[in-house]
Amino acid sequence: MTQSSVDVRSLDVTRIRSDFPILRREVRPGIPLIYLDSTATSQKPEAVIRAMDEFYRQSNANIHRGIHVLAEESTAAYELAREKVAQFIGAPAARQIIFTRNTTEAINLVAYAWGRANLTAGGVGILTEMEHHSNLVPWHILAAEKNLRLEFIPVAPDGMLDLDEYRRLLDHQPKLVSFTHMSNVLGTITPAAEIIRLAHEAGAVTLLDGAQSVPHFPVNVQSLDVDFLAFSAHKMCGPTGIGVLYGRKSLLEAMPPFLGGGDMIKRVHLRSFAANDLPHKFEAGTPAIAEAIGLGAAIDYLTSVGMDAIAAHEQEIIAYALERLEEVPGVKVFGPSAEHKGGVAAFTFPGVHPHDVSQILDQAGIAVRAGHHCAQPLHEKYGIPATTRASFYLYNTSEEVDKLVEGLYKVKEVFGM
Ligand code: C6P
Repeated sequence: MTQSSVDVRSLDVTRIRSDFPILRREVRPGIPLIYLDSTATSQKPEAVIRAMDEFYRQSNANIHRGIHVLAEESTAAYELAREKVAQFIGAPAARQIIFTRNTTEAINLVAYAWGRANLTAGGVGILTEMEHHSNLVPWHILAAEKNLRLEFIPVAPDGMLDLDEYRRLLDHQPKLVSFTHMSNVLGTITPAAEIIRLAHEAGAVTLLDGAQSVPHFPVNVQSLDVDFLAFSAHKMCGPTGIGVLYGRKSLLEAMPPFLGGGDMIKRVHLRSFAANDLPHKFEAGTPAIAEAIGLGAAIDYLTSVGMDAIAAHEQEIIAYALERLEEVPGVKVFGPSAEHKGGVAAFTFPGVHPHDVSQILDQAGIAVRAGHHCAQPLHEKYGIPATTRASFYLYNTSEEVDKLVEGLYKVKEVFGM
């Protein structure tokens, strides 16, 4: 494929880029920013920055407490954000949306509140080999505490999950199947609906790590029939400091609280307390109010662009990126072919450490991530300590892919390859 021959028509990327102030900056004089690290965190459009700024200028007050105008405005804005989240992921009711700090805390909430109450010694939990540490370590901690057994769906040579092996693992009668909707390293989009259906047939509760799916393509909890879904605002054009746990109502209602404190109670006595109703039961203390409002604005923004259009754009960009990266001698990209993955290309360059690749790219203003991307077991599987990862979102262009490839030729030049 020749340079920039992909014409991404589905989105008006020039207009979209103009919505993101940071994309206008130079990282050094004369070197514009080429941001290819949205899998780590996305950039924020003006609409999100403005919504948070306006909240602090106009309405700032604590929520669910005061009865003055500001407290009422703040409470209404916070609860409106919850409604927007519910609508965005097709949740039956807003009270099934729990605000957390991030995906990590949402998964920990399930491990501590549901897992502690429902998993018993000898019980089996199924995860996958491609999980982020956030969907491994909480279960390691619980497994040690409760004497549980963890099994892992293997990653097949094509970068997809081995579903035949999954079916065999289901014979162990797992109580939990917890897995990622999209790998943050391989980019693999997992067949979530099928994995969930099989898990339910085996009697297991399901948790979907949506950190990399909810920002990038339409996700509907009712059509997936998933029990829990976790994701982070900062990866979907929203602020840091706020994430979401969606849960099936019957499960959330039966779960004990996770953290204790203000707002999560109906009554407190010196020797007892009564937990609040959903969703407040799981939101102890003053929450991230401005951040929830920022997340609501991010959802409005993504919805106005269209999640289908965003997914189509990323599909075109990743297909182009894979073709262009293949041209660079020595580059090995991990994960499945473009049609099975989102906008993530993690690769190695033989003989060059990913940190050096990343540093040379940074000289050209190109921001990528190098390391194990909090998926160390997956890297161990491939026998490598680290990869360089370029990741794409709605504001990236095929010209930026060309710049990445130019940067990789520069790496070859620097290392005399
Ligand atoms: N991955 C990356 O660079 P938090 O940090 O809680 O917002 O998200 C955790 C998380 C969970 N699952 C997946 C699949 C993820 O990709 C992430 C975050 C970032 O790949 C930061 S390590």
